[in-house]
Amino acid sequence: MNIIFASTMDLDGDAWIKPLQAAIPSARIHGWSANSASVGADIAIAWNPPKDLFQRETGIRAVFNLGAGVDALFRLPGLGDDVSVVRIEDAGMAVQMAEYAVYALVRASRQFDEYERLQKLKRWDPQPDIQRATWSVGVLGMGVMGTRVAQTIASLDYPVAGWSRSGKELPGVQKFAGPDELPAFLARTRVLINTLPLTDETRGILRRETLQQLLPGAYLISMGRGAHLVEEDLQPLLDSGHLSGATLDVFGEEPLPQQHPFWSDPRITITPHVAAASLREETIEQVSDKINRYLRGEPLTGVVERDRGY
Ligand code: NDP
Ligand code: OXD
Repeated sequence: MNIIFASTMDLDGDAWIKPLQAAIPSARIHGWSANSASVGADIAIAWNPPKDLFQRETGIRAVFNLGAGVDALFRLPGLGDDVSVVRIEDAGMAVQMAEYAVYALVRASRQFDEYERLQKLKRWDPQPDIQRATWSVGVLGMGVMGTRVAQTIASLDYPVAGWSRSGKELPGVQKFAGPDELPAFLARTRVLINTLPLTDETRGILRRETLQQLLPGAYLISMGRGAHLVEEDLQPLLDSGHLSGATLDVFGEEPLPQQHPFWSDPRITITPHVAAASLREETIEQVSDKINRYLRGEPLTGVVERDRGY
């Protein structure tokens, strides 16, 4: 049984492959290198995979993704419909997503940007107290990430709602489900937090028509994928005042190109796709457990439903 560890990221190969090999003794794990021949891989462990992964390794039966989002895998040529795709579930990421969301939310709701500006002017100038009921938060996607985000924000007593395909019941979180309930969800939301996976259905979901349905002065926090946002729609909505700001972790092109107008817009906070990192130890433990189960023919969680795309 051969496993290819396939990543174009600048990962320290030894730091991943050695512990993975120790945890999966019944298989041989090979590193990917750009101009080598096929190693006859049966399984791939992938993160930001090389474009020709499935064209070179045509015997792959299962891919284990080192992150939560699998959209990059589906863009690769040669991924057969019968190949199992398995993703990481949480492994320390959900709490990071919750921190990121809370940081961006509280900066807006408690006016920390304004206090930063006032400090530069040496002005002691208390702003109006927070009216928490007016800071209604809506979380797009109520999976592993969205659930943790919504629960954390609900624990801070903000009014929170969650939108998903099937509708998730969670104490203290108002439930919205499917396209029919999206308008009502948007209409009650002031701070919109995106934790959706990128699929054919969710691509471009953050566009003028949807963002316009948010409460006036709305704030956008996006941690899903860049292609959820129609980027050219954002600044006109900020200019009109309908949106008051945005914190974005993901972009259509990453790294965000130097000439991109978002860089120099003070209403937009940019981070370089770091809302939640795949933590090495937790990820190795989870992925090796999943692969060992797969090799023993046991049931697995985190298997992507190919027709849904997540
Ligand atoms: P999950 O599969 O656990 O959750 C996905 C959620 O999105 C589910 O609630 C699902 O609904 C909902 N959803 C999917 N499609 C639709 C749709 N068409 N309409 C409404 N709801 C939909 O994924 P995770 O929570 O683990 O991860 C979500 C995404 O977060 C990843 O795919 C990745 O893109 C992003 N991510 C970003 C990171 C970063 O650092 N920026 C780090 C980690 C993840 P239902 O519950 O009904 O199935
Ligand atoms: C992920 C990510 O999908 O880091 O895990 O974006």
